[in-house]
Amino acid sequence: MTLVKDVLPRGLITKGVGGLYYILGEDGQTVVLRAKGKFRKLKQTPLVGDRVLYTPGQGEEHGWLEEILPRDSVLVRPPVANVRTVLVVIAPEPAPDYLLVDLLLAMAYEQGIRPVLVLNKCDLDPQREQEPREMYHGLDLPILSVSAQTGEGLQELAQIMREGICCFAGQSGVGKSTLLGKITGLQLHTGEISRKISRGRHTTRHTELLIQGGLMVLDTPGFSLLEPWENLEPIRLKDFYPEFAPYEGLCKFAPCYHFREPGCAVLQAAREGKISPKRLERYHTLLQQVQKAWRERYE
Ligand SMILES: Nc1nc2c(ncn2[C@@H]2O[C@H](COP(=O)(O)OP(=O)(O)O)[C@@H](O)[C@H]2O)c(=O)[nH]1
Ligand SMILES: [Mg+2]
Ligand SMILES: [Zn+2]
Repeated sequence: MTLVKDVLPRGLITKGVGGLYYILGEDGQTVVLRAKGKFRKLKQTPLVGDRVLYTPGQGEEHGWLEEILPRDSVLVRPPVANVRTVLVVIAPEPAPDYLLVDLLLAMAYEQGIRPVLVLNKCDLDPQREQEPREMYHGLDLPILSVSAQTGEGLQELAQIMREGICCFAGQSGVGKSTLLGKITGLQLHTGEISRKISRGRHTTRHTELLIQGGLMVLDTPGFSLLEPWENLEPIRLKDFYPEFAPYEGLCKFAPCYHFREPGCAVLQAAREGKISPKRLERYHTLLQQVQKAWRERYE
């Protein structure tokens, strides 16, 4: 038996604007679709990055988005599906906000997304590697020094980006747009330009998936602010700190938040320098934020 689903063409949502979805079909053509009413009933929102089945339109008419295929990952702000790699960017200036880095890493681990730490502007301070390398040892986290200005490390970065959908994340001013522009060879919104634009009328930007030269990269201004992590059960936060894993189950209390509990193996490991005390301290800050958001979730 052949199901209708098996004969529908497949595609990838690259953009969604005003209820219309732009799809790159497997045949390499871009088509414009509208979502069927059933998605609203199911409270399912098609996202950029979604793999879908669709019915092509006839002539000038838009087609129909019929089915969203199962997602590998979902990020909320901005809403995107199926990101495989998140490139968390820091730079000597502005000074790194490691709390934001830790939050982005934890969110990536929670979704099974592979994070990579990108140290940009290495032309300004080539010594910068040491601090993050110490802080993030014990994590499966590639660390890459690059300079969007001199081009150093960009080949390696592009290589890492070849697998699946990628996005840049990190605080404003670290060079995400410049890197994206250099890597894709496109002229996109760097600091100077977007400042100009923000005074004009093009203040809102849509998330778009750029597909070019074997790369799939999200062009998004998001993933840059430290916002509370909503709807995460506080006890789960520790699970997204891979360096805690060897000590799980060794604490006196179970479950243990690794906060102030006596006989906590993670706190002990930090005292012995086996876990970065700074990472642990920031984990406590995030834990308190997550606990607060959790308490207030129905308000
Ligand atoms: N020295 C140096 N400056 C850079 C580098 N990459 C970006 N910048 C500058 O950093 C500023 C912010 O870059 P932008 O791409 O807008 O950052 P974003 O806010 O993360 O998207 C701009 O003035 C860039 O020219 C780099 O590798 N070295
Ligand atoms: Mg930018
Ligand atoms: Zn503990």
